[in-house]
This record gives sequence, C-alpha cells and structure tokens, in this order.
Amino acid sequence: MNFPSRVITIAGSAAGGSAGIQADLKTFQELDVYGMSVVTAIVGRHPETDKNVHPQTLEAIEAQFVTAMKQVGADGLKTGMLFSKEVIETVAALIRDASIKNITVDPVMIGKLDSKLLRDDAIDALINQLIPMATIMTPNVPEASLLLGGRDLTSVDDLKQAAIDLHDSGAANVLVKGGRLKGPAIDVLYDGRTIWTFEAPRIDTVHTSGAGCTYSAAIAAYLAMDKPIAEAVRLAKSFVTTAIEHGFSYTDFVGPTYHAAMRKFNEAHEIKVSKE
Ligand code: PXL
Repeated sequence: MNFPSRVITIAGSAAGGSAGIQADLKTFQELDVYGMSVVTAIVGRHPETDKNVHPQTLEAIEAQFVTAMKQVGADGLKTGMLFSKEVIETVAALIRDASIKNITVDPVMIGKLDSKLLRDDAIDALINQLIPMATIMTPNVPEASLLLGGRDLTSVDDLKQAAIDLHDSGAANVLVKGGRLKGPAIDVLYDGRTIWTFEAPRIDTVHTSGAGCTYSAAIAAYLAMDKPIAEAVRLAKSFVTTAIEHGFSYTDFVGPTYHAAMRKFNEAHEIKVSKE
C-alpha cells in the first residue's frame, strides 16, 4: 500500500476556520497528506469578556503530540501559533526528542486583525530554541522585521538581506514573504548558498485570512512528500496563490482563502522562479 505522507501541525485553533489548525488541516487534505494536530490555544473572542486567546495546558499539548506520534508518527511537522514562552519550550523539547525529518516554523506573531498571537517574552525562546531546529522558517515582513530588531523592510533587496541575516539564527532555510509590500507578491528564499525569488501577481482581494498558515502548511506537506526545498516553496506558493485568487467571505468580515480552489477549478497559478 502507498499510504500518504504524514504531517503534524502544532498551532492555534482559529474558530472561524480560515487560519491556524483549521487552515493547516484543510491544506493537508487538499494535498493528500495525512494531517494531525496539536492545539496550543483556542482563538475566538468572547462577546462579553473580550478574551480572545484561550491557552491549553502544557499537559494537553504534550498529550496530543505523544498520542499522534504513538498512533501514527510523522514525516513532517509545522508550527504555527505557540503564544507563550512555556509553550515554545515544551514544543521545542517534544520536537528535539521526536526526530522528524522536516520542521517548518511559521513564526506567527500578529494576526491580520492585529490579534496578538505571541507574547513579547516568547520571542527569545522562539529565536533560541525553536528556530535553530527549523528546516525552514517562513516570516512575513512584520515578523522578519521584529526578528531583526525592528529593521525597516520595504524592498525586495531588503527581503534578500533579511533572509541572509535571519539564516544566522540556525534555520537551514529562510523564506521571507513579501506579500505585504507593494507590487507583485515576491518571496525570497535563502538556503545558505543561493538566493531564490518566487513571484506571483498581486491579487486584488481583501480575503486573505489564513494565507500565511496555508502557505506554510503547504510547504510542510510538500517537504513531507520529499520535494526539494525550492520546489516545495514553488508548489506551495502556487497552491496559496490559487487559494487567494478564489478567496471569498460569507459576511462583512475579511474572509478565508479558498483551500479547495486548486482541486475544484483544476488550476495552479504559475510562479516565476529566479536564483542568484
Ligand atoms: O493567521 C495567523 C493566525 C494563526 N493562528 C491562529 C490564528 C491566526 C489569525 O487569526 O487565529 C490560531
């Protein structure tokens, strides 16, 4: 039997279904990898108390991971919202003991609606404990800027330098995502030797909730299927760009990317790749 590759996400639950664990599992299913999850926190705003992040206990986090590893095992792992220093330390220890061959670290810090998804005191733990174990880390512009001590990133050249400098943190590959700059959506990958750029056209939509989660989940899925790193990024960017192109909303809120778009419309956006 040819079973699907296995991927586990360690992330927050996004009640609205566009981001976090929900985006990850939808992406895994679309790409035919076997998805598993460890919920670190539940995100959903209470109308009276206004509380938005409901953390899970370290015991619950360990229990989920150990169960998934025992029942299934994993060919790849992705981290998303980890929220606190304690969770990062716990997750780093679990990953250290598990010997999984691909680790995708999405350094989730701030949601699109400005919800705080990582505490300030957790950034050091992220940098010192988790990022050094990463096969690839995938910061967007605000995250890369924060990780570099508040550096301004406004051009593709800035992204290239950021990827080179962030590589010193110990991640084997760094993908700095330029979706928040003006012009085409250009991302930069640095693998320690080569600078790769991946370009998609800018799509005129506000419905991009969970795009970052979806992108890194797709990278994790393709790595678990043994794609080389630049090919995994190209395929994942094509998947997320197609999902963004077909983004929509059921309400007045910013809506999700359409995770099923590539399958449903049988199209995959072309990505221009160059290297230097
Ligand atoms: O898109 C970032 C993100 C990640 N994880 C969770 C989220 C969000 C954004 O809202 O809720 C759980």
